[in-house]
Amino acid sequence: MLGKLSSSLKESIRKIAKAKRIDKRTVDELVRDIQRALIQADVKISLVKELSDRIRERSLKEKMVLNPREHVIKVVYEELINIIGKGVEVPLKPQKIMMVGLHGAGKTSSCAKLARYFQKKGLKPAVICADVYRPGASDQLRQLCDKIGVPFYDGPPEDRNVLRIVTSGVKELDKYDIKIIDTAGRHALEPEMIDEIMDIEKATKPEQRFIVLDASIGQQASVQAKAFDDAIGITGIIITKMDGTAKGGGALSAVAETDSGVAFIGTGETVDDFEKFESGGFISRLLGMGDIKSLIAMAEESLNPEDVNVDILKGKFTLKDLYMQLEALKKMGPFKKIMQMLPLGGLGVDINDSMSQITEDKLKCFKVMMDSMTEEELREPKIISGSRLRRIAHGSGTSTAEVNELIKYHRMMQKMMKSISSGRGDMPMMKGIPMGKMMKKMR
Ligand SMILES: Nc1nc2c(ncn2[C@@H]2O[C@H](COP(=O)(O)OP(=O)(O)OP(=O)(O)O)[C@@H](O)[C@H]2O)c(=O)[nH]1
Ligand SMILES: [Mg+2]
Repeated sequence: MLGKLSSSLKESIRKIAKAKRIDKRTVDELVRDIQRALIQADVKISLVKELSDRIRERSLKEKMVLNPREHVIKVVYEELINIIGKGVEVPLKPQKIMMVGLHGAGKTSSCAKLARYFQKKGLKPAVICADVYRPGASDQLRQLCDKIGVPFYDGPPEDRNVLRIVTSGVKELDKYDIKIIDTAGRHALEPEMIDEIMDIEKATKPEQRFIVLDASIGQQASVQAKAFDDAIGITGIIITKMDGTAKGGGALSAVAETDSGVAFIGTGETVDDFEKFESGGFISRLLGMGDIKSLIAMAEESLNPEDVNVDILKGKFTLKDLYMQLEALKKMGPFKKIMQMLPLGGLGVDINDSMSQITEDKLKCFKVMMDSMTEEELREPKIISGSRLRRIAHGSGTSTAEVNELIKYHRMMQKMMKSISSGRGDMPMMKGIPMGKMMKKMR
């Protein structure tokens, strides 16, 4: 994703990580590298300048808690998050969603991707086609919906009135949790299109109004976002084709300056190439932070015993907690090494053996399965059986045996956490020896 921007930024970060010393010259060079990368990604010059000033200021003047290299990298990470914005959260509840945007932006594909997203979360989506202009628009959407088994409505063939189609569609699909309305695109922001989407909005009152933007328009994204926001009040942005352009950074930073936030990004042509936008994870990937050993310190913070979820200490360890722990462990770098360092014996369960079998591939697979679970299932894994088990396996492209394996693994970790919190366990790191000390030994 964002190939060129990502490789340039990774290179600048690597330079800092390896720098003999951190002084004004190294920081100036880093800032110049970052400026070049961001300008190529079509980030607005004034924004690049502000970011540069802040990186210079904070890198050298701020009080450091980490070592100087880690401090500078952390500053870059935080300042990049600052310019791409936080993103918006889309609630997992029954609602109507209307998709708008210019011709070819990716509305129709995103309708199917969004339906798939909700499907994986255990909600029942259905899609309405309100594009009566482009020949084949309806067939395109129908085919996408058929592939994922999502119901589709496009009105009776003899009636091509958009407002009647959407209102009868909403009625017809009443029993579905999520109703997604695909609208027609135009080549430019023409008054007819704006009038039509305003009418559709009035007729259906959708809780979510998403604008779909092609990442390759870069800075122009803010102009479009503003125009659609004025017309129908945008509740979220979907930026598509992040896989095929260097300008995604420009698009993200431009919309961060408007009143609307990014909800999802499209990263490819298949229905699963779609992710909920989360700025921290996005920037970490962009900078390749997972690979940078000197960033271990950040993971160190995230595993600080003082931050351990109090519920865990009370013996309540949910799948969500497991997910976060796996994430944190992964951030710390070479997984095997960390596993080898954890003193895992003496708990009455044969953790040592089972733990060492958890490879990084398996972790990835666990995460995909957890993405297919609902909030309730993550909180109360006990309820996962029968049809839920099959749905999760289907949604994540795995087998029920694999989902069972995850549940078993979770149960084992839960048992371990319980014994630690009741003081029976032999796991010094959790009993007060800071994780930090252990990580330092590794360096
Ligand atoms: N690589 C890539 N291609 C995408 C992505 N999203 C959409 N596309 C492609 O972009 C093209 C246009 O997508 P559509 O979903 O038809 O766009 P639209 O906004 O519905 O277009 P109109 O209905 O004509 O206004 C298709 O070939 C899609 O496969 C993405 O995230 N990545
Ligand atoms: Mg379309």
